[in-house]
Amino acid sequence: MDQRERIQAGAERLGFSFFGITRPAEPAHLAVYRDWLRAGRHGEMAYLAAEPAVEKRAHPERILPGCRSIIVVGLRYANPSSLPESPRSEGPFGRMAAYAWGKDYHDIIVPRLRELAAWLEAELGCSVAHKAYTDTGPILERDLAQQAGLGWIGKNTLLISPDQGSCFLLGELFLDVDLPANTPFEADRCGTCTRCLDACPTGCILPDRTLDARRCISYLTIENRGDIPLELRPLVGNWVFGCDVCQQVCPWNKRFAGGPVDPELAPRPDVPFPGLRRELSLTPEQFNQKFKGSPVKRAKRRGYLRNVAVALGNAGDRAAVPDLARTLRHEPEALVRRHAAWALGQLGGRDARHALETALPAETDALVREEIRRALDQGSQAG
Ligand code: B12
Ligand code: SF4
Ligand code: SF4
Repeated sequence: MDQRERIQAGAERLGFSFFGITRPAEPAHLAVYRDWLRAGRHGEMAYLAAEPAVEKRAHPERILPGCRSIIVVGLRYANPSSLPESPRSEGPFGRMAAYAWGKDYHDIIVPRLRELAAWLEAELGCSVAHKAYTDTGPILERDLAQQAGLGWIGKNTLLISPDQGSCFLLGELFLDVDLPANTPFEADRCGTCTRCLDACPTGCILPDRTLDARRCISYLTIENRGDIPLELRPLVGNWVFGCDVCQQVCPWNKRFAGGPVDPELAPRPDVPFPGLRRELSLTPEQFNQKFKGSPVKRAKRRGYLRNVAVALGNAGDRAAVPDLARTLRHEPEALVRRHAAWALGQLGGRDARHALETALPAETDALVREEIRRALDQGSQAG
């Protein structure tokens, strides 16, 4: 075994399904990133535009003084195409992005990369300065992965491996030692396919292999802290945390559906298809208990329940009216009450109207009152 094969075997023992090595250099597509920021497509993710962080993205060697090599690893999560389209249980259900079905990947990848560094020190017989990242630092991770030979950047903007599809998370280990670098992956295997562009519910994928994050369901349901814009709510469908549509339709993922998944990322019960009526009643304690150690914590209870309310409004099942009415009357978070009012307006009917009318005089928040009035108007227009 040569040195690269030994490191690869070390990475595989730690559960990484693939790995590559590159050198720190200015990212090949930095200009794309700058243009994307200039157009404001990052929405409220201000950390992406902060100047010191943009500078670091341009100079990966500044992440670790003396950096000579970067190991890029991939950790597979469940392929969403491997599950049926709906659960067997009754009632309206939500959809959760597959990367979030198990444990939070930050808590898996960074400790394993540190173990890889310790293993490497033993292998090389010297101490090695290192820094481990996964989605935690000012790095263009996909650009690095493409440079490390792991795959190409698809039209859906995801890094796609020709052997594994795109259902994996990336991690990087910056090192101050020279390791044999891989050849960048130069081919574009998307060809004439446009399935992801055609299927994206909000049409947010742009022709230059970027997307308008402000319209992406993943952004709207995870990163966005405020209201989901009115015109986008119907397009969110039943996604309550993230979105996998542009990966589910990709032929490269269909090909690798059913492949091995890291056990820590395997689906927890009820997570892939949460029952929406029950989710809407989660107390803060129940939310914390259910999503302990899960990426869903990032949306916080109020963001998650906002998403659940929108999904119920889109589900068209009036059996949820009493649940939404209860939320509108008793939920302390105004953000959630606003989206519950919208959902009642979407469902329509006598009971939904009654719930909105009785909640209005008791409501103290001006924005919730506005949302209730809009929902009532919508009901009258619909007859
Ligand atoms: C911000 C962010 C988001 C935003 C914006 C996404 C976007 N496409 O820009 C939102 C919240 C919408 C998002 C959603 C998701 N994300 Co995200 N996200 C990030 C984050 C933190 C930064 C990405 C970024 O800088 N975007 C700005 C754009 C301009 O940069 P870029 O996407 O890296 O694109 C580069 C290439 O496109 C390149 N480029 C452009 N044209 C060309 C042409 C060629 C030929 C080449 C080679 C390159 C190239 O230039 C760009 C700049 O270098 C990264 C982690 C990281 N630090 O990199 C994770 C990351 C990209 N996300 C990840 C995941 C898993 C997701 C979701 C699948 C989660 C989900 N299921 O809901 C979705 C997928 C949505 C999608 N289609 O991309 C993974 C992707 C793994 C993979 N296989 O690609 C990452 C790498 C996190 C990780 N550590 O694993 N995400
Ligand atoms: S994650 Fe969903 S909304 Fe975002 S680009 Fe993909 S299909 Fe479109
Ligand atoms: S769906 Fe087609 S165009 Fe989109 S990323 Fe996959 S192969 Fe490329």
